[in-house]
Amino acid sequence: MDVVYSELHALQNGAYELIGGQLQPPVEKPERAETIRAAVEAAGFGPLLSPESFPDDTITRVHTPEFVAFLSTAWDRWVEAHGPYDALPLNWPVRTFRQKIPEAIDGLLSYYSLDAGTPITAGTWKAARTAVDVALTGARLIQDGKRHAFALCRPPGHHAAADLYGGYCFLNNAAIAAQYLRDNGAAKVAVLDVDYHHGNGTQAIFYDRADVFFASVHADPLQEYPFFLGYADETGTGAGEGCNANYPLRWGTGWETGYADALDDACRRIHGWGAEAVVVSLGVDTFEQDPISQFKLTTPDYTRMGERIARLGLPTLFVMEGGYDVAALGDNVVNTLTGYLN
Ligand code: Q9C
Ligand code: ZN
Repeated sequence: MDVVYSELHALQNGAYELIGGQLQPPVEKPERAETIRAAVEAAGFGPLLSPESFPDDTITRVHTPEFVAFLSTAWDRWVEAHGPYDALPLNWPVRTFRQKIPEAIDGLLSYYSLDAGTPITAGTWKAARTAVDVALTGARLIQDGKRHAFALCRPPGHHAAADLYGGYCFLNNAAIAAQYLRDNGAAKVAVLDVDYHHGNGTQAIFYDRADVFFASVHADPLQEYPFFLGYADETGTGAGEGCNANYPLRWGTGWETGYADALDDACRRIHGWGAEAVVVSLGVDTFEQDPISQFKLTTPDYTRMGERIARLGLPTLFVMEGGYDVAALGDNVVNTLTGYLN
């Protein structure tokens, strides 16, 4: 299986993250992508391809131009205001507030973000922009007739909506890839999101559309981030009614205790809908030892996950999302891809 990778991911390198009230080293760190790259190479996947450059209009098919302009200039504006420290928002336009776009950089960070756990640093734009090229290079391989590809994206993307960043995500790599497949020949594309967290950004981007089906298996938002989206009664709206399927599962869920059944039903829905290609938002933060998650999947379970995805019989683009136990990340990703291929 072709693997698309760029070392420029390492330009996203936050200094700290507030977890449980304590400033800690970020869990979303460069070592993640490096360990995955080493593992897929050691497992014989390849070739390892560098991304091609795609134009910005592939991004603005999914994100607003204002949001892209904000992201690409936020660091410089923040440094001008505060100095060279991670740019982080501290308040949000929640209930009772208006949704005006402020002038000051602090207000813009608040307007365009959904949390304070996603630092904008000197290299964030370059890293996020390159991750889009990684995903699109994978999409082009599928478009050119390959049955499968792995886009080793970092930073991840599925929490980013048309004009929102957060959850370690800036640009929605999987959504941009799905849109690219739509714009270049595929009439119906599915996104299957198996990251531990609900893919709120991807859902929001396609929520009113009948040409992209979104299915997500994730921790119950009553218990888990992002808390305010990802419930089972979110089924799409307007033309997109019936094209969104959420499978919220309780903390402690394992492969045999709910996960496999949910994944099977998500695949059944995608198949029944008539998808021509599938983009898999591949998070492996469902792992039992993941430092920020509460599911119980084991390393062998990822082989089973890959097998189930392969049974869809569709051209498949895997796009890397979350997964934070660096010691097991490589094995879990390799098992997913190996299970898919065998
Ligand atoms: N800093 C992905 O797996 N946790 N994102 C917030 C406060 C956010 C996970 C903790 C988890 C986001 C792509
Ligand atoms: Zn996640």
